[in-house]
Amino acid sequence: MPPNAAARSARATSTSTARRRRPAPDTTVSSAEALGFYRQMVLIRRFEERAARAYTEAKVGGYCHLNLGEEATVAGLMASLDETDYVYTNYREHGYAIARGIEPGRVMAELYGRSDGVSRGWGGSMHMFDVASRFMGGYGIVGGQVPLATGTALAIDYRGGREAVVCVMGDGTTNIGAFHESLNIAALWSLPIVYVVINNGLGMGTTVEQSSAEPELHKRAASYRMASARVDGNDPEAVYDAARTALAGARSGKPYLLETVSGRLKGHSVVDPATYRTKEEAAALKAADPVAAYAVTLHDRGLLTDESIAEIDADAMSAVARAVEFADASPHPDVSTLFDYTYATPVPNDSRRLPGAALYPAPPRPGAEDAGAVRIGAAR
Ligand SMILES: Cc1ncc(C[n+]2csc(CCOP(=O)(O)OP(=O)(O)O)c2C)c(N)n1
Ligand SMILES: [Mg+2]
Repeated sequence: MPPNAAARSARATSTSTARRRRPAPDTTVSSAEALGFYRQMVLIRRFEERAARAYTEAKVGGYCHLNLGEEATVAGLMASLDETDYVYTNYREHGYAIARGIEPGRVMAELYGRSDGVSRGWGGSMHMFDVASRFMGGYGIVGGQVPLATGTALAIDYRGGREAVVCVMGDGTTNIGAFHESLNIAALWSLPIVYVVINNGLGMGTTVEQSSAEPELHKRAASYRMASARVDGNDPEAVYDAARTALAGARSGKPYLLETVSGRLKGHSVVDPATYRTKEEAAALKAADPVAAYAVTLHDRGLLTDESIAEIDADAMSAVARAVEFADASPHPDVSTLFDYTYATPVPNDSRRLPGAALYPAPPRPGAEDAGAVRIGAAR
């Protein structure tokens, strides 16, 4: 349901008390920032819906995981960062890239595997990387980003910088060994890092309660004497305030674990019909939709009208249409560049050959005369 329609229907069914204009809550967020959050949430929602469609049109290859239902967390969290901070995410990353200021067209072009994409078309949906905005990716291995982010925090500390690292991961990632190793070393060495656990209730089809002996995931920080908090991930202002507190701690050498609780509106990836979810669970998720809920909140606060809600939605739709046009017009990368970005510096090794080229000379055939052939197991 579009946010304006959702706002209307929510108001139609609300009580007269709820319809009364509510004062701004106890938050550091200004009216302009609140509207900025809403705009960004709508843009991410429309982008992700369009990405799902592009996948069914076979424009997008490989895997594709969406931030649908996590828009409030993405907007609040990303607004709390300084430009010089570093961001690591898992494979569910499109919204973070957009919120970091990367043009939606470049994000869509990466999904399309085109040369104007964030990773020049070689990364795809899960592997975006942009040094200019310190967006460090995009990792398909669950937890793969966690030690790398911790290492980045160590580098900052070693050089005496004031930047911080934000390392985003899912709830399921807190059961990966590298999560615990990383938190332990970050606490021991007072590293400037905030670990953010996006608790969407599921790791693929497995619930948090089924997979985590302590389902209140922020409590895991206690094992490392690390500060932590759990916050409503459907409320961008609560996420923003909590993330600012966490980042202030991290910058003063106190790493932090922030858990945000929200829902994943669709399947794990675009090809997952989420049949493990009951109708009631799906309906509850829809009722808590953070985009529609925030539209109602800002409307009640007098910051949005039905007209401005429709305008913001139209703006987001045209930004996404432009992104699709940009992606469609971008050329496919040339196959000769396939290995160009595998290493940071040029490495003249055999694996840089094109697919299909043999790495080593063919072994001699039995009985063939070949004095120079290497015999495996030959005496040295
Ligand atoms: C090391 C590793 N194990 C398993 C997988 C397969 N896998 C991909 S996503 C996923 C679930 C992760 O869930 P969570 O951390 O909660 O992130 P979410 O997808 O909910 O954002 C799994 C098990 C993988 N990619 N890497
Ligand atoms: Mg999850």
